[in-house]
Amino acid sequence: MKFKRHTVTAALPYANGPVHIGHLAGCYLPADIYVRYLRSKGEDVKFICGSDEHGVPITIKAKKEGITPQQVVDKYHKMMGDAFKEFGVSFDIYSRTSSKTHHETASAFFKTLYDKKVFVEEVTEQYFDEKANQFLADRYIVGTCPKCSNENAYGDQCEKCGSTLNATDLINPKSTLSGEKPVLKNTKNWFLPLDKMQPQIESFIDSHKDWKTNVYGQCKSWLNAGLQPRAMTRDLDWGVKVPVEGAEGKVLYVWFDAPIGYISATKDLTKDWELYWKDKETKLVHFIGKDNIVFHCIIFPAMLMAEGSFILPENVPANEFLNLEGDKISTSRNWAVWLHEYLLEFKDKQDVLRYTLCANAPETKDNDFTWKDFQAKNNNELVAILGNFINRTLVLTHKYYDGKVPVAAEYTKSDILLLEEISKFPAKIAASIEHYRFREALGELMNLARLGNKYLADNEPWILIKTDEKRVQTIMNLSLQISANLSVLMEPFLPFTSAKLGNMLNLNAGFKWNDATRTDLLLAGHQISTAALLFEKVEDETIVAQVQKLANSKMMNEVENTAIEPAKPETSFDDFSKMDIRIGTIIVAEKVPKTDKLLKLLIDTGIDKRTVVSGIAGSYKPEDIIGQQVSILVNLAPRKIKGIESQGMILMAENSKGELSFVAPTRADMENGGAVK
Ligand code: B3M
Ligand code: ZN
Repeated sequence: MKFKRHTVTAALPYANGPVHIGHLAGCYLPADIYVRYLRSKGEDVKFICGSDEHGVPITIKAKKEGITPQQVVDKYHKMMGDAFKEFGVSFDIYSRTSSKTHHETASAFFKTLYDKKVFVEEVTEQYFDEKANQFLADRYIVGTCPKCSNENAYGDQCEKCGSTLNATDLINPKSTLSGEKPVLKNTKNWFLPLDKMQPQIESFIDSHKDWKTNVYGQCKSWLNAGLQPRAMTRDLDWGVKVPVEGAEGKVLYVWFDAPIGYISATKDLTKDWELYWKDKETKLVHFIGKDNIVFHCIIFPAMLMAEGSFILPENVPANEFLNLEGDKISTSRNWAVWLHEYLLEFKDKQDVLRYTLCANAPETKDNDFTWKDFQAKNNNELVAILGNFINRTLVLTHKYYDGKVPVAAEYTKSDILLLEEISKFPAKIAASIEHYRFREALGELMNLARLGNKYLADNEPWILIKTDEKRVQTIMNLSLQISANLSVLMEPFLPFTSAKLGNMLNLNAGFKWNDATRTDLLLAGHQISTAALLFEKVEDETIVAQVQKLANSKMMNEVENTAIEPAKPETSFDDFSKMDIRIGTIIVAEKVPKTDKLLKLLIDTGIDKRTVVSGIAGSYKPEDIIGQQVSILVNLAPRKIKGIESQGMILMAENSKGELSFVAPTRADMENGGAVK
């Protein structure tokens, strides 16, 4: 069935932190490529996104930063919107779920289902934090996942195995607000009876066996496990108010309101929004990351079915996760490449990141981003293949023909074969894009550049120019046509480079996807503009600096996460003064036989010379500490350790790794027997 128009959505990112490369590779970049391609095909398409500004992730962040939830979402909504724009993600609208339109739309949607008696109203026991005096839902509660035993599963989802959970499913639940074990308390909520809707949902999923295997497979496993009713309201105060009587102090579940955000954003975009959501000839496609599959493939479609007037998604091409230098990307551990920082540090190099992320997209399995690979992709592919071909073509055109496209005199057999091959590229690349295989599509695009390079290398116009000037005209004409086609076909992937190349070729901006089947986009005599390099080499220093930056953030993180023991209860000065601590010097040191940790030390305390047994062998070798000054508690009651009488204790400092250090004077003229006070 041919569709008349397209609604393409990209997951609404939580407005609780900046965008990183994992978000881009997971959903925004593939969505943008897809949409740009559709536009180039002349399709009617609306590309919808916005910030997800409700839910516990926002309120948790606000609490952590000591600001209001509204301040959190204002800050990140702007930051994310700006970064997406600069990166060339071409949303038709980037909206937000705190908007008036959204509150009204989500509220009305709930009311419709309520009036249709879709919901099951039920008083159930929910977890409550007595210390924080609030109900705990979703990310306010963590515990052990009953399915995979991950100890950090959230109240609504386990990020490790992907299961959707109810907070009451968790084993050993703990409040993330107070760390306390929550109690159960009665509260009324409205449930979407997914159990009753299972047959409908099942037939919907079964009609989409064409979905990516990871997506279809996840859906089937939920269905096989049997769907459970799911609460669509929460006892929280941040969110869309539940618009029915008896629901004071309750808001819509964030996963109820957020997908409706796609609809409200479309309303903000066009008065024809209903065409994009209700007309059967509209193709609805949701781009998401794999942790959002159940919400987009089961829960949101169930809501849409229950409402009755909406279309359902045709496809939900979810990607897997992107890792960074072998480690899971994490906002809280600052293990990420942040888009806003990349844009500052790599000015005008959006396409290099777009290229690397697309070439490495985690389409069928988790994948890894490394800076080394980023450099290699830039230097060995963008510079050496694509940039090189364009540069040679343009420079020679200027050199031989003052930048005027030469006439193609006569085609050889191999030229004719080449022409045929060139004209097949648009369909080949299109087929990959339409099957959401963006890596493959990009690979094909690069094959066209490779073809051009090979054509130049095989024909060597720079040698032929001395003997067969006519032949060179044809070679250069054909190379220029390939360049023009590349400019059109690269637009979805590398929009900035496409525009740059288009300008250099002085190419009519009206050429679109299907024009690239032709091989006459540049007419003989057409004047091209000055040539400039499309890509620059990325030097080793640049990569080293980025790797170092990550290493720093890892270190900072370790420092921050070191658990520092809380202070002991208060003591008095009198009690402290009872400790007689002196400066002493180690004069003999030896291992205590048959122990790992103990050294027997002879210490000159200034008062006397005495033996002390000390557990420092893990940190110091006996021969290294002769002459070392120490602080020693001299009035500690003697005690026997391994049969040796220990007459005092030396003071040691300990770091987070359990390594010890003497606590010793920093001046050289502190005599033995001097008081430490
Ligand atoms: N904000 C989850 C996420 O960012 C969520 C997506 C909503 S899409 C309607 O992973
Ligand atoms: Zn799990």
